Amino acid sequence: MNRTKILLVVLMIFGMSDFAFSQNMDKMWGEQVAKLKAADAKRGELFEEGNYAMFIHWGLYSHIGNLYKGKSYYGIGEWIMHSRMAGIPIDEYKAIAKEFNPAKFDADEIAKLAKDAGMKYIVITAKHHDGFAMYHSKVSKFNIVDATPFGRDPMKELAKACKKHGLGLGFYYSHNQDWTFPGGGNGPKKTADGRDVGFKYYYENKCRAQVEEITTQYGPIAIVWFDTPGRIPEEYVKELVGIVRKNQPKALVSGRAGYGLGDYVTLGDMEVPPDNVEGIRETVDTTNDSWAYAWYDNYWKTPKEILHRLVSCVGRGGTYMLNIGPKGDGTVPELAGRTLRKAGEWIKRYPQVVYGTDASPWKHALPWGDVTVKDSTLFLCIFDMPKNGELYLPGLKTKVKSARLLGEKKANAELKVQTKGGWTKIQLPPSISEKIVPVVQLELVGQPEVDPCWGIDPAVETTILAQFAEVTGAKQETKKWMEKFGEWKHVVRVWKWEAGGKALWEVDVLKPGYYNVDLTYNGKDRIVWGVDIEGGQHIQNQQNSSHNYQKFPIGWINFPKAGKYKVSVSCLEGDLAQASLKAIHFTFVD
Ligand code: H79
Repeated sequence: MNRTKILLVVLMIFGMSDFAFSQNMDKMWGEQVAKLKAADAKRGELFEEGNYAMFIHWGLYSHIGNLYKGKSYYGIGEWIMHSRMAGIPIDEYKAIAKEFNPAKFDADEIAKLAKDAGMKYIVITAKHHDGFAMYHSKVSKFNIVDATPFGRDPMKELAKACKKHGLGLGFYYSHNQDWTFPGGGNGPKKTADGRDVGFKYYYENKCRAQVEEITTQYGPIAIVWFDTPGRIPEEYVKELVGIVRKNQPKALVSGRAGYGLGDYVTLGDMEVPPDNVEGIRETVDTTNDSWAYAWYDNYWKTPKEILHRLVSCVGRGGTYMLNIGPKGDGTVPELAGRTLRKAGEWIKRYPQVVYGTDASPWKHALPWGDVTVKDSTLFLCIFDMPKNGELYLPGLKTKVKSARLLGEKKANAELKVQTKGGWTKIQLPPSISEKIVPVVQLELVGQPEVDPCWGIDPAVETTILAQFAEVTGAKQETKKWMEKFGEWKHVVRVWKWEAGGKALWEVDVLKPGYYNVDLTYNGKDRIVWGVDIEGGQHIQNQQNSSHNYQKFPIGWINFPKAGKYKVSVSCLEGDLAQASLKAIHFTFVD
């Protein structure tokens, strides 16, 4: 990450039907303003080198695992007591602690998993919104040592294991929300003896003291990960950040502390960004769908998907923190371990691709994959192998010194590079021993310079997001929605089309000929879409739509010569207000 550019403001534009909801969400997640002063750069070392971390959601809710009184609840497990999940009354929830006995918890095994996965630090829930402390707290008996038969302090064990394995340790702490302590955000408004209390009561009697505890009882910690600041008054956040600074001067504070008082930007939950932003930015994501353990949740990200998301985050200039949800017995779901370890084997083969690398000069993904950078070395990570083994780089202006396939024997590793009309072509060998994600190391004569135009690649399908379009006569807005409860998806879409409205991209076509055009969109009923090449062909077609984003073919379009074109999409008939375009795709036909 570029330490010289330290001030970052991300503007959020919100979707309309979900306007109020999205707005609430962003209030919950806190202002997206973050700064890391050059003088504080020391604290950023973790992110600079790290890029990849383990997040752990583990608590009383893990014992429930989204199965409560014989009924399954679908969504993020740590929210199980919420009225929109099982709606568990406070006393009933608290009583569950008596059954919580994670006797199989093995801190060393978890630290080893993080290490094998190639992760550099671990951030674990010290207290989530449910208010249950997963460490020995002296200010609240509602903690794992005092309230459960387990009686051990797992954070002590984890701190020791992290130290042993050379990993950083950080704590997640829900500073605003506390659903079981009087005065906590979204918590009870009265004390046990019936007194009306507000946030101050919770803050002074629990939150502040617990932040003191987690920053003093476990040795040096790398990060304090505050979440969902909501309506917490600024003075409290200032004080909490002050406590972290005092006790752990080297620790980072997450962007979700609120009021721009954190050290960096944390994107929305599960948000892998498509565009580069300067500054320090973190994506948090999970290996399956829920954060905390959910018994049914078996939709695991494959090792290749994990690597894709990791490389995308690093390639956009950010870091990636990937979550696991250990079970109520303390063990990590087997398939989470398996997929993380497999992805970790790849990282061990090519550590130079991930650690200490920086954003791609293209500022977005390329059709076949993504790029990370170290000085004048580019690492081209191939996620979709071009059919003919020809890897194209659009608009690279810096001269190439050499290209080499990593992990290959010398004879197969040296690659031929040609340049033509602004394109760089790298010929890959017919057989490559790396089976998950092959990497080409490209040495340039100097720092990479790139013409940011969109190349249309004939060897692999090219997707260009509506997020990158120049838009007139339509709205380009962020939409966030939940798939299952609490599982967020994000898209920048173009919708609310007016007559004559356009989403336009400048593209560079390497190979002239016919390309099949598909559009990914959602909307209502049938829609007529038009695709135009400025000064060239117009095609249009009617297709159905669904409420989910789905890809539909529009037809073949001709680019008569190689070179630059302006391509635009317009919505011609149907419910123009609802028609919501996410991406355009080009596939070479002949
Ligand atoms: O710890 C994980 C989540 O539990 C936590 N952040 C990650 C890392 C998180 N807490 N809150 N949120 C994420 C936002 C959730 C908002 C919602 Fe709702 C919960 C939307 C619907 C239910 C609160 C209640 C906002 C609207 C209604």
